[in-house]
Amino acid sequence: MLFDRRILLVAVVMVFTPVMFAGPIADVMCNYEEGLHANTGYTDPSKALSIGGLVSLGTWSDNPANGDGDPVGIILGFSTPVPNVSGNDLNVVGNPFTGWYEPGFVEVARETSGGGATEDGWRDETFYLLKGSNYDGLPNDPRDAAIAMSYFSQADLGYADVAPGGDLMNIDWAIDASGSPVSLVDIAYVRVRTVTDDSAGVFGYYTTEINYVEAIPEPATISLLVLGGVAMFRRGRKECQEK
Ligand SMILES: [Ca+2]
Ligand SMILES: [Ca+2]
Ligand SMILES: [Ca+2]
Repeated sequence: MLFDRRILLVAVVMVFTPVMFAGPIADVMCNYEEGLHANTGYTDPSKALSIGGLVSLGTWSDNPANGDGDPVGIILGFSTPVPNVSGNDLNVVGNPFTGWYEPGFVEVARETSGGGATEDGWRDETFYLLKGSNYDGLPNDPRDAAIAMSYFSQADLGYADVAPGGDLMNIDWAIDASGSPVSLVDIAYVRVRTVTDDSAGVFGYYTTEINYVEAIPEPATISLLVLGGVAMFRRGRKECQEK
């Protein structure tokens, strides 16, 4: 009976724990420009390629090294493109907790060569902003200038480092530079940049952290996993009964 119960436990855990359905995580380090006030000791971008590490992006700021006018941030790639499935496609995981969040705006790009991400493959691609749920109430687009934290709440969708456990994102939220929706069948690159350059008082500055970026498996894959769990449960029961 002990074996029987273990199988039941596995099946129950698989059904009720979303993390059991973890998809592939971004596995290509493409670019990192450390922003002002990034947290000391958390500026190794390779840490964002594995669960458990943290990369601090720093505040919305231009990189003094190149002064290109674009805010700093991180670009991570998926060596296998992430399909735009029905509903959410990405889980961007930071380190927020209830009452503390440091929003980063998220952009996505395809790899138009047809393959997955490569270290430099993003350079010839167009990035599209995943439109935040509060976008229409913002004083400007976060791609153009820093925005005060007072415009953001922990209930906003479409930003990284806001929801404890990870921020779920839908590729369907993509908009171009003029704000028009864009239809993307898949993406290979994810860029994250802090929305603000506000001070957080005694806590320093608001700077988005990234732990990892995960692709959410297609519903069909999840169904197969659940069916697999049920089959294991049934087989376990049968084996026990036969003994
Ligand atoms: Ca989708
Ligand atoms: Ca490319
Ligand atoms: Ca944080």
